[in-house]
Amino acid sequence: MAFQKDFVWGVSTSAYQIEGAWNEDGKGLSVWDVFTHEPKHIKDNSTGDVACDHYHRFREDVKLMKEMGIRAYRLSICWSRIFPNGVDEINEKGVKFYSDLFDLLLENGIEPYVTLFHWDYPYELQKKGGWLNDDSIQWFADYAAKVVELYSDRVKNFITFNEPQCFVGLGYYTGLDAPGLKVSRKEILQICHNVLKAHGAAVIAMRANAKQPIKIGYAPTGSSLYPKTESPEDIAATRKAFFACPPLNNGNFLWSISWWCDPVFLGRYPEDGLEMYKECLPEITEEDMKLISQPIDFYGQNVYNGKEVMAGEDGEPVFVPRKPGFPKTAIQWPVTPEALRWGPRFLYERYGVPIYITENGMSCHDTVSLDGKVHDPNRIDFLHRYLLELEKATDDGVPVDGYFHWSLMDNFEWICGYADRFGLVYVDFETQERILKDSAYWYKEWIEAH
Ligand code: GCO
Repeated sequence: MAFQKDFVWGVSTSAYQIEGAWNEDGKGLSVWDVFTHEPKHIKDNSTGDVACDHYHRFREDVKLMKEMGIRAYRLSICWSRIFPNGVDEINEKGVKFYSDLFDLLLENGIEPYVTLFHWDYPYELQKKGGWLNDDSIQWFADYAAKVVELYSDRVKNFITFNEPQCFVGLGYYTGLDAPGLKVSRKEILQICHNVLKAHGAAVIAMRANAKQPIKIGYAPTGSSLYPKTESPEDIAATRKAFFACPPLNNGNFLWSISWWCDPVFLGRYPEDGLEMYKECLPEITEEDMKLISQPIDFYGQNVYNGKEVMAGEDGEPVFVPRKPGFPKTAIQWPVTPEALRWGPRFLYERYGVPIYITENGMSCHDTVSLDGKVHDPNRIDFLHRYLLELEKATDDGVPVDGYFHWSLMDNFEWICGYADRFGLVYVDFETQERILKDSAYWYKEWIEAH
């Protein structure tokens, strides 16, 4: 089968990680602006104040994408650039920035895929409780409606949330990410429910304001699992573990795929989670579930790595220990290409909508060599292995419609600051010089051949 003819080959970024211009042209603060300015949160004490200065250099960056043969670009909008206070008053300069960017992308034959929310929550709304406030559902829906009203004459693909597991789990539960809170389990499940309702309310608002038919997706994350062998037993055990909810006393209980996706695609929370979390559940009504499960067009999965699973003697899932000296990236994530075959397959089986890989990539210890180039054979090998596995998913009959590499360029890697480089394009953060890495040229050739 291989990749379909109109397969979407792209790259991915997010607003806070690349834009900079944190306090320019009327932009309001986001929780990440505030968080990075507080001491001790970011490993190298850096901020996204300037980042890749993309706000001022987007023309150059679109040119680079063009040079790389990129067909689609997944970016996110900074909510507080459009609405400095999160609601009400609009910032025209912020509106114009994205408008100019979309025009330029389209002029260059690059299709924008727009994520509404990639973690940079408006600080003014955070002061009112953020996602813990029930009004957050309407705030997000109003923002979504406005974005679609402004841009859907040109933009046809939208994604509501990027990785709710992270901005809820790390932002509000472990406190490692902005806004750095540690709320109770009961409150965290209320937040999950509010975020899911906000997703549904946004879908309704977006369809109502779209100027042409648009496609809407949702981009969660979660550990991808793959079977040790292709025996039916190993596959069944892996599937079971893939969609299981971890118990409440497991620090990772917010990372399940099913808790975040069954409501959206199946209209119900998973039974095992409902049972295990019953003491902490918010009020969940039938109406809520109807709201959350508005039909959407695709599932965007962010996949970086996975874990191997086999069936134990009783058929139950057993996690296979990683082999000594297993391959890993600079950020210490294991290299497990199989995740890109089995993840899409299990997700499609359960949720039945086309799959986009909305993020996949690696951090390397990239430097500029004596010859002035950036050689990153590890990234090329990573990309190649993962894409071959993704191709197998299409051979298995899974409708995979696109792949977005994380990331277009090195950028602000959240609490790791600038220490981890995920880009196909190297960025010198002192001079803002960009250099296409070897992998950028490799990806260009891959796109041309596929
Ligand atoms: C993520 C984020 C990205 C990260 C990337 C590498 O979804 O975690 O979307 O912003 O930079 O995943 O960690």
